Amino acid sequence: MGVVNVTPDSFSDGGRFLDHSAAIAHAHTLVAQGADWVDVGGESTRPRAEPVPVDEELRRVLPVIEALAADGVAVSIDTRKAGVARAAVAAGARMVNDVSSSLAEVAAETGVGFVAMHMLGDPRTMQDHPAYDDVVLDVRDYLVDRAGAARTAGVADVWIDPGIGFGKTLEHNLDLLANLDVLVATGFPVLVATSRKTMLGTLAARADPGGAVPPTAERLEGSVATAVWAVLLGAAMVRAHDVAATVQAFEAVRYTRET
Ligand code: PMM
Repeated sequence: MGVVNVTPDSFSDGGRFLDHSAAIAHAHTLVAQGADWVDVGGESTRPRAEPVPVDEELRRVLPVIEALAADGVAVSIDTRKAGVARAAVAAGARMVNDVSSSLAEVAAETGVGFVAMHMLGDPRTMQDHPAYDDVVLDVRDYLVDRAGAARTAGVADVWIDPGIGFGKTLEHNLDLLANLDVLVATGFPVLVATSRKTMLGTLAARADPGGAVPPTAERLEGSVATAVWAVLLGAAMVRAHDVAATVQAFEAVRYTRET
């Protein structure tokens, strides 16, 4: 799943694809590089991000979704708003990627797929001292509950996602990645998104002699390594900004595995 953020402020690519034609062209590049899905979002969910009004979110994403759907691209809409999800599906989106896990009814009504992602609280507060009894089991139980509710509501294609970085410390994120098989064992297909995230900046700084944290666009190695890790543990899809490098790494591992 390739990422196209039509936002001024997403943490990794904010401002690059605010222009519709740039966003559409970038999405086509991601598909040519091997993305099966393009995830279009119009509201940043980075820590402490302010909510975007519905009209503005629609203005950002709808023309992009319409153009991509007309070209046969499988588009997911990354939103927390029912109105945006509905309009996005009417414009051709085929999956609701909902970081708040609250839009299963919309996916059911409109007959599209649904991603239930785990987030603690909301983006404005989620990184303020996140705490769990057992992060792996807490996240698993939450996701099974949300994904089960989506199935019951009538969604056929339901995914679960641990929500790396959404109300989690570095240790929480690592624990979830290390124990991804626990989520895989639920039977729901697992989506994982580590691409360019803060945890990778922190780990890269540990490996850097000067302790420098690389900027988001320079976290390719960690992004690809954790994507490969996730797939080896059974994830069915990863959400990535750098699709070409990720696909190349998958191919190398796939051929190694099949030999
Ligand atoms: N992360 C971001 C946005 N959307 N959706 C899912 N399903 N899982 C994620 O981890 C996730 C997401 C934040 O990253 P971005 O700024 O690169 O979009």
